[in-house]
Amino acid sequence: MKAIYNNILRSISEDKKGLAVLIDPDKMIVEKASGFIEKVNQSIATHIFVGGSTVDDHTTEILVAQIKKHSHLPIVLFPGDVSQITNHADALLFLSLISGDNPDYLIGKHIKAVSKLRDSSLEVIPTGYILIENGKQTSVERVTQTKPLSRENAQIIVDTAKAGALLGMKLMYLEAGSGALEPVPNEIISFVKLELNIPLIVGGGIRSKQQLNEAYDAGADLVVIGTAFENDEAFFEELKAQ
Ligand code: 1GP
Repeated sequence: MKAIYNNILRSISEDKKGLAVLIDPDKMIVEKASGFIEKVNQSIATHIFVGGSTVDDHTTEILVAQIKKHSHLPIVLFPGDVSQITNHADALLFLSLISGDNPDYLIGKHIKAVSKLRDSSLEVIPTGYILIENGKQTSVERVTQTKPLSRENAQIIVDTAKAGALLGMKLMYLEAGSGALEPVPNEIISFVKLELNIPLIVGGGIRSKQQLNEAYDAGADLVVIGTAFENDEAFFEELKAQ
Protein backbone atom coordinates (compact mmCIF):
# COMPACT_ATOMS: atom_id res chain seq x y z
CA MET A 1 0.00 0.00 0.00
CA LYS A 2 1.30 3.41 -0.95
CA ALA A 3 -1.81 5.36 -0.08
CA ILE A 4 -0.21 8.36 1.57
CA TYR A 5 2.41 8.92 -1.10
CA ASN A 6 -0.08 8.38 -3.90
CA ASN A 7 -2.42 10.88 -2.29
CA ILE A 8 0.34 13.48 -2.29
CA LEU A 9 0.94 12.80 -5.99
CA ARG A 10 -2.80 13.03 -6.69
CA SER A 11 -3.08 16.36 -4.85
CA ILE A 12 -0.23 17.75 -6.92
CA SER A 13 -1.89 16.63 -10.14
CA GLU A 14 -5.06 18.41 -8.97
CA ASP A 15 -3.12 21.56 -8.06
CA LYS A 16 -3.90 21.17 -4.37
CA LYS A 17 -1.33 22.16 -1.77
CA GLY A 18 -0.79 20.29 1.50
CA LEU A 19 -0.25 21.48 5.05
CA ALA A 20 1.23 19.23 7.71
CA VAL A 21 0.86 20.21 11.35
CA LEU A 22 3.94 18.98 13.18
CA ILE A 23 3.40 17.70 16.70
CA ASP A 24 6.48 17.15 18.83
CA PRO A 25 5.71 14.40 21.38
CA ASP A 26 8.16 16.04 23.74
CA LYS A 27 6.10 19.23 23.82
CA MET A 28 2.54 17.91 23.64
CA ILE A 29 0.83 16.75 26.83
CA VAL A 30 -1.15 13.68 25.80
CA GLU A 31 -4.16 14.61 27.95
CA LYS A 32 -4.35 17.99 26.20
CA ALA A 33 -3.92 16.60 22.69
CA SER A 34 -7.62 16.23 21.89
CA GLY A 35 -8.35 19.99 22.03
CA PHE A 36 -5.37 20.73 19.81
CA ILE A 37 -6.34 17.99 17.35
CA GLU A 38 -9.86 19.38 17.16
CA LYS A 39 -8.39 22.66 15.89
CA VAL A 40 -6.22 20.78 13.41
CA ASN A 41 -9.34 18.99 12.11
CA GLN A 42 -11.12 22.29 11.49
CA SER A 43 -8.16 23.78 9.63
CA ILE A 44 -6.86 23.34 6.09
CA ALA A 45 -4.31 20.78 7.38
CA THR A 46 -4.00 17.69 5.21
CA HIS A 47 -1.53 15.72 7.33
CA ILE A 48 -0.33 15.39 10.90
CA PHE A 49 3.39 14.85 11.26
CA VAL A 50 4.70 13.50 14.56
CA GLY A 51 8.32 13.70 15.60
CA GLY A 52 10.96 15.53 17.57
CA SER A 53 14.68 15.69 18.08
CA THR A 54 14.71 14.12 21.52
CA VAL A 55 11.71 12.14 22.70
CA ASP A 56 11.40 9.59 25.52
CA ASP A 57 10.73 5.98 24.52
CA HIS A 58 7.03 5.11 24.02
CA THR A 59 5.90 8.75 24.20
CA THR A 60 5.41 8.85 20.44
CA GLU A 61 3.42 5.63 20.41
CA ILE A 62 1.05 6.84 23.14
CA LEU A 63 0.59 10.21 21.44
CA VAL A 64 -0.04 8.73 17.99
CA ALA A 65 -2.67 6.37 19.42
CA GLN A 66 -4.34 9.37 21.04
CA ILE A 67 -4.28 11.43 17.83
CA LYS A 68 -5.77 8.50 15.92
CA LYS A 69 -8.78 8.57 18.24
CA HIS A 70 -9.49 12.19 17.38
CA SER A 71 -8.57 12.66 13.73
CA HIS A 72 -8.95 10.99 10.36
CA LEU A 73 -6.00 12.87 8.89
CA PRO A 74 -3.06 10.71 7.87
CA ILE A 75 -0.43 10.51 10.60
CA VAL A 76 3.09 10.56 9.25
CA LEU A 77 6.12 9.91 11.42
CA PHE A 78 8.91 12.43 11.08
CA PRO A 79 11.28 10.81 13.54
CA GLY A 80 14.39 12.23 15.10
CA ASP A 81 15.37 8.74 16.13
CA VAL A 82 14.58 5.06 15.63
CA SER A 83 12.78 4.92 18.98
CA GLN A 84 10.04 7.14 17.53
CA ILE A 85 8.91 4.55 15.00
CA THR A 86 5.49 3.19 15.87
CA ASN A 87 3.17 0.98 13.91
CA HIS A 88 0.17 3.04 15.06
CA ALA A 89 0.97 5.73 12.47
CA ASP A 90 0.13 5.51 8.77
CA ALA A 91 3.44 6.34 7.18
CA LEU A 92 7.07 7.02 7.96
CA LEU A 93 9.33 9.58 6.33
CA PHE A 94 12.47 7.47 6.02
CA LEU A 95 14.75 10.48 6.24
CA SER A 96 18.27 10.61 4.98
CA LEU A 97 20.05 13.83 5.98
CA ILE A 98 21.76 14.40 2.65
CA SER A 99 22.93 17.94 3.48
CA GLY A 100 25.33 16.49 6.04
CA ASP A 101 28.10 13.96 6.16
CA ASN A 102 27.18 12.08 9.32
CA PRO A 103 26.92 8.42 8.28
CA ASP A 104 24.52 7.70 11.14
CA TYR A 105 21.93 10.00 9.58
CA LEU A 106 22.70 8.93 6.01
CA ILE A 107 22.35 5.18 6.54
CA GLY A 108 23.27 4.08 10.09
CA LYS A 109 19.95 4.75 11.84
CA HIS A 110 18.12 3.27 8.87
CA ILE A 111 19.83 -0.06 9.36
CA LYS A 112 18.83 0.01 13.03
CA ALA A 113 15.23 0.77 12.00
CA VAL A 114 14.87 -2.31 9.82
CA SER A 115 14.14 -4.75 12.63
CA LYS A 116 11.23 -2.49 13.65
CA LEU A 117 9.96 -2.16 10.10
CA ARG A 118 10.22 -5.76 9.03
CA ASP A 119 6.79 -6.79 10.34
CA SER A 120 5.24 -3.36 10.24
CA SER A 121 2.45 -2.14 8.01
CA LEU A 122 3.79 1.43 7.99
CA GLU A 123 4.11 2.96 4.55
CA VAL A 124 7.80 3.83 4.29
CA ILE A 125 8.59 6.86 2.13
CA PRO A 126 12.28 7.43 1.28
CA THR A 127 12.86 11.13 1.85
CA GLY A 128 15.85 13.34 1.21
CA TYR A 129 16.26 15.78 4.09
CA ILE A 130 18.20 18.98 3.45
CA LEU A 131 19.02 21.36 6.29
CA ILE A 132 19.50 24.98 5.24
CA GLU A 133 20.98 27.67 7.49
CA ASN A 134 18.43 30.02 9.02
CA GLY A 135 20.39 32.44 11.19
CA LYS A 136 20.68 30.38 14.34
CA GLN A 137 21.69 26.87 15.31
CA THR A 138 18.75 24.46 15.28
CA SER A 139 18.23 21.22 17.14
CA VAL A 140 18.71 19.18 13.95
CA GLU A 141 22.19 20.65 13.64
CA ARG A 142 22.96 20.02 17.30
CA VAL A 143 21.62 16.46 17.42
CA THR A 144 23.03 15.31 14.08
CA GLN A 145 26.35 17.15 14.44
CA THR A 146 26.11 18.33 10.85
CA LYS A 147 26.32 21.77 9.30
CA PRO A 148 23.40 23.15 7.31
CA LEU A 149 23.90 24.18 3.68
CA SER A 150 24.48 27.89 3.13
CA ARG A 151 21.45 29.80 1.90
CA GLU A 152 23.87 31.86 -0.19
CA ASN A 153 24.74 28.89 -2.40
CA ALA A 154 21.53 27.84 -4.10
CA GLN A 155 23.34 25.68 -6.64
CA ILE A 156 24.69 23.33 -3.96
CA ILE A 157 21.19 23.00 -2.51
CA VAL A 158 19.73 22.23 -5.93
CA ASP A 159 22.47 19.73 -6.71
CA THR A 160 22.00 18.04 -3.34
CA ALA A 161 18.27 17.71 -3.94
CA LYS A 162 18.85 16.43 -7.46
CA ALA A 163 21.37 13.87 -6.21
CA GLY A 164 18.81 12.63 -3.69
CA ALA A 165 16.20 12.28 -6.42
CA LEU A 166 18.68 10.40 -8.63
CA LEU A 167 19.32 8.04 -5.72
CA GLY A 168 15.61 7.21 -5.80
CA MET A 169 14.26 9.32 -2.96
CA LYS A 170 10.53 9.88 -3.36
CA LEU A 171 10.16 13.14 -1.44
CA MET A 172 12.51 16.04 -0.87
CA TYR A 173 12.28 18.06 2.36
CA LEU A 174 13.89 21.51 2.55
CA GLU A 175 14.30 22.23 6.25
CA ALA A 176 15.23 25.53 7.88
CA GLY A 177 14.87 23.89 11.31
CA SER A 178 12.23 24.05 13.99
CA GLY A 179 11.70 27.62 15.16
CA ALA A 180 14.03 28.94 12.45
CA LEU A 181 14.50 32.71 12.44
CA GLU A 182 14.11 32.73 8.66
CA PRO A 183 12.25 30.14 6.60
CA VAL A 184 13.83 28.61 3.50
CA PRO A 185 14.11 31.50 0.99
CA ASN A 186 11.44 31.42 -1.67
CA GLU A 187 14.04 31.70 -4.46
CA ILE A 188 15.65 28.49 -3.22
CA ILE A 189 12.29 26.71 -3.15
CA SER A 190 11.65 27.81 -6.76
CA PHE A 191 15.10 26.84 -7.91
CA VAL A 192 14.88 23.35 -6.40
CA LYS A 193 11.33 22.86 -7.67
CA LEU A 194 12.44 23.58 -11.24
CA GLU A 195 14.94 20.71 -11.13
CA LEU A 196 12.86 18.11 -9.32
CA ASN A 197 9.92 16.03 -10.41
CA ILE A 198 9.22 14.56 -6.99
CA PRO A 199 7.05 16.25 -4.33
CA LEU A 200 8.72 19.05 -2.40
CA ILE A 201 8.19 19.55 1.33
CA VAL A 202 9.26 22.80 2.99
CA GLY A 203 9.36 23.57 6.70
CA GLY A 204 10.97 25.53 9.46
CA GLY A 205 10.18 29.05 10.66
CA ILE A 206 6.91 29.53 8.79
CA ARG A 207 4.64 31.43 11.14
CA SER A 208 2.16 33.43 9.05
CA LYS A 209 -0.41 32.78 6.36
CA GLN A 210 1.56 35.05 4.04
CA GLN A 211 4.75 33.02 4.47
CA LEU A 212 2.74 29.85 3.90
CA ASN A 213 1.29 31.17 0.66
CA GLU A 214 4.68 32.44 -0.49
CA ALA A 215 6.17 28.98 0.03
CA TYR A 216 3.29 27.48 -1.97
CA ASP A 217 3.70 30.03 -4.75
CA ALA A 218 7.43 29.33 -4.88
CA GLY A 219 6.76 25.63 -5.45
CA ALA A 220 6.31 23.85 -2.11
CA ASP A 221 3.81 21.02 -2.47
CA LEU A 222 3.50 20.41 1.26
CA VAL A 223 4.42 22.86 4.01
CA VAL A 224 5.18 21.77 7.58
CA ILE A 225 4.37 24.07 10.51
CA GLY A 226 4.96 23.20 14.16
CA THR A 227 6.25 26.01 16.35
CA ALA A 228 3.73 28.64 15.22
CA PHE A 229 0.84 26.42 16.36
CA GLU A 230 2.64 25.45 19.57
CA ASN A 231 3.15 29.11 20.43
CA ASP A 232 -0.30 30.33 19.50
CA GLU A 233 -3.23 28.07 18.72
CA ALA A 234 -5.13 31.15 17.49
CA PHE A 235 -3.10 30.73 14.28
CA PHE A 236 -5.51 27.92 13.41
CA GLU A 237 -8.24 30.56 13.10
CA GLU A 238 -6.44 32.05 10.11
CA LEU A 239 -6.18 28.65 8.48
CA LYS A 240 -9.74 27.44 8.89
CA ALA A 241 -11.12 25.11 6.23
CA GLN A 242 -13.93 26.74 4.26
C1 1GP B 1 10.64 21.42 11.80
O1 1GP B 1 10.05 21.91 9.54
C2 1GP B 1 9.55 21.69 10.81
O2 1GP B 1 11.29 20.24 11.52
C3 1GP B 1 8.63 22.76 11.29
O3 1GP B 1 9.33 23.89 11.74
O4 1GP B 1 8.50 24.26 14.05
O5 1GP B 1 9.55 26.12 12.75
O6 1GP B 1 7.30 25.28 12.14
P1 1GP B 1 8.63 24.95 12.72
